[in-house]
Amino acid sequence: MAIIALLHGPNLNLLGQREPHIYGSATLDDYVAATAAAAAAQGHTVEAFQTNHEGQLVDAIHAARGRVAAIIINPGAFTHYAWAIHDALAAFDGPVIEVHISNPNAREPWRHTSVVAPVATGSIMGLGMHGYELAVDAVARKLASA
Ligand code: CA2
Repeated sequence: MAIIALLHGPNLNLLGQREPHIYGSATLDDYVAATAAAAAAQGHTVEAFQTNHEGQLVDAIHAARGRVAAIIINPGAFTHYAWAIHDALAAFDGPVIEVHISNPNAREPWRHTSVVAPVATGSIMGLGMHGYELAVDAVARKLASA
């Protein structure tokens, strides 16, 4: 059994409360529960953390090193410019799956750049909650073949 860190960045604590036309009506707790259920079905466990602060996300990635087998991360808007998160993820040894609820490439041009993608094992976007379940499947396969 492996631990998977599920990390969320800024404003994602507001899921289900605003902008349902973009992000749907599910809350962050719903996303965490769905991800944990998908992980449990594969015999893994999820440790979830959300923060609105870049340094806290960097600290959480550092704390995952050597302790957690994989990271699933939705960095929120940090995705598009937070090179400190890029560097922290580059120092993590296991699989890293970048997930977005919406499809940033179909939105404003400033969302088209991800500074996380170059250090992610893979990126999943635009599939809502299903994307998180797919991320767990990807992690489980990677861990099984490691
Ligand atoms: O689609 C995603 O998952 C995003 O990572 C969400 C970020 C956005 O900056 C990225 O470009 C794509 C924003 C999350 C904001 O979430 C809210 C949810 C409800 C109400 C207000 C904001």
